[in-house]
Amino acid sequence: MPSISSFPSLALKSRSTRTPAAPTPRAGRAAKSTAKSESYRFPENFVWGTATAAPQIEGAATEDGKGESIWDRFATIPGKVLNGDTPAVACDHYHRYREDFALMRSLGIKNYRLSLAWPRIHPTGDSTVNQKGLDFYNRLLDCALKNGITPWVTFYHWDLPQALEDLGGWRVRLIPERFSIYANTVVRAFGDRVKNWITLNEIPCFIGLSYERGEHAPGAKEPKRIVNQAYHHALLAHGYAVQAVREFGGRGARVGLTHNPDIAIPVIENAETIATAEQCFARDNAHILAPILTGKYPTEYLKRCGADRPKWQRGDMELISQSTDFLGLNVYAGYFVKRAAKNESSRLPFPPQYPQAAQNWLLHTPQCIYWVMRHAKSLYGVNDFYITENGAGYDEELGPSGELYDLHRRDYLRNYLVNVHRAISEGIGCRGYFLWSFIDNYEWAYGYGKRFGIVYNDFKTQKRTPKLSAQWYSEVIRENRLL
Ligand code: GBH
Repeated sequence: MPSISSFPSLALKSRSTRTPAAPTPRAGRAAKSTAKSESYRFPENFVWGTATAAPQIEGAATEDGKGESIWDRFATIPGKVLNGDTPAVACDHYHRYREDFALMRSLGIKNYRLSLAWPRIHPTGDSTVNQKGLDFYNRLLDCALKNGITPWVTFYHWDLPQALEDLGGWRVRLIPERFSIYANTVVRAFGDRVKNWITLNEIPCFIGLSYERGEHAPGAKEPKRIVNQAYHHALLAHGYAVQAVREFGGRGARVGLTHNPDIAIPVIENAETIATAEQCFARDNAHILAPILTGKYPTEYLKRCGADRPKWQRGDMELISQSTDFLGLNVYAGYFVKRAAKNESSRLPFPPQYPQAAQNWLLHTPQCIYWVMRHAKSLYGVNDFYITENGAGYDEELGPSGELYDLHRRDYLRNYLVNVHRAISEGIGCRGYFLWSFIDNYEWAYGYGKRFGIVYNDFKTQKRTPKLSAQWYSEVIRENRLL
C-alpha cells in the first residue's frame, strides 16, 4: 500500500516541528512577530478536504448490477473523448477504496467530498433499487468513517442513467421527478452516517456543456428554449434533494448546492469597477443563483430569454428556493472586468501569454476565489460558503526516481488559498475548502490526459504516488495555515 512515507525524500517530518507557544516578549522591546510566522492562519474549525466524483474514479462500470450512464455511452462514441478514453476502469476505486482511504488518512485528510452513482443505485432510473449498489456505498462510507474521514456526499455529479436520457434526459420534467426518488433512497440509506449533502454539481456543465454545446454527455446541441427549460428542471432536482434531506436526513443534516459561477474580477479594486464586476456576476449567474436564493427568475433574465424563457408550474419556485445551509462553490478561473463606457464591453480579453494550467480555461486568476464569495454575499446575503472544488490540471509524468515535484500545482493552490484567507479576514464566511482532486482521474472529455490529483495515479498499474503538493497540503491541514 502506498503511503506518504513512500514518497522519495519527502517523508513527513515529526510533529516536533510544530510551532511552540509564543515566547513572552523581552522587556523594552515591542512584541515583534516571532520567528515562526503565524501568517495565513485559518479559523479553528475550518474544513480542509479533497474531492472526487464517482464516474471519475470508481470504474466497475458494469459491475454488481450498475446501469449504464450517459458518460459510459458518450465515451464510446468516436471523437467525443480524447484518445477514446472511457470511465470503465478509471482509478478502480470501486475495488481499491480501502487503500485510498488509508492513504487519505496517512495524509491527514479528514474531509472527503465524493459523489454517488445514480445508475449504481437505480440502474434504469426508475424506482427499482439495486441492493448491491447500496451495499457498495455502505462499505465505502463505513470504511471512510473508520479512517476518521467525514464524507461530504454529492447526489449528482453528471452520470445520469442512460435509460433516463432515452426518456428525454434533463429536457423533460420526468427527470427531476425520478431524481426525487433517487434522492429519497440515498438519504434514507445513508443519512445515519452522512450529514453533509450536496445536491448537484455544476448545473452549467451538466446542462450547458451537455445539452447546448454538445461537449459533454449526452452531447446534445439543443435550441435555447429547450436548454432554458433543462436548467429549470435541474433547479427542480436541487429542490427535491433539499426536501429529501429535510425529510429523511435526521439530526444535524445539512444541504446545499454546488455551483460553478462565472466570476467577474475587478481589474482595479476601486468602487466603480467593483460595482461593474458585481453586476456582471449577477447577470452571469441569474439563471441559477437568483431562483435558488431569491425564489425568482430576475426580470432582466426573463427579458433576455424572450420567447425562449423557461416555463414553471405553481409551487416550483418554492421548491427551488427552500432554504439551504450553505452554498458550495467550484472555483477554477474568473475573468477581469474594467469600468466600461456605454456600449462597450467591460470584459477584458486575456493576452496570449497569460499564465494558465494545461487547459485553456484554467487561467491563473487566484483573486476570483475571493470575489466569488464577496459578490454572492453582497448580492444575496449568503455567508456560509464551502469551496467544494479548486485545483489545476496538468500533463504530468513521474520523475526518474518516481517522484513528482508539482511546483506548478503548489503555487496555483497556494495563491488561491491566500485569497480564501483574505475573504475570511474580511468577515466572509468561508467554512471549508476541498481540493480537486485527491487523485488523478477521468477528466471527462479530456480522458486520462489531464491530471488534477495531488496523488499521481498510474492508470496501467493503478499505483498511487503522492505528489509534492500532497505533502504540502498535508502539512497545511496539520498546521491549519498556509505554508
Ligand atoms: C469541475 O468542472 C468538475 O466538477 C470536475 O468533475 C472536473 O474534473 C474538474 O472541474 C476539472 O475540470 O468554455 O472551453 O472555457 C469544471 C468545469 C470545465 C467549467 C471547463 C468551465 C469551461 C470550458 N469547467 N469549462 S471553456
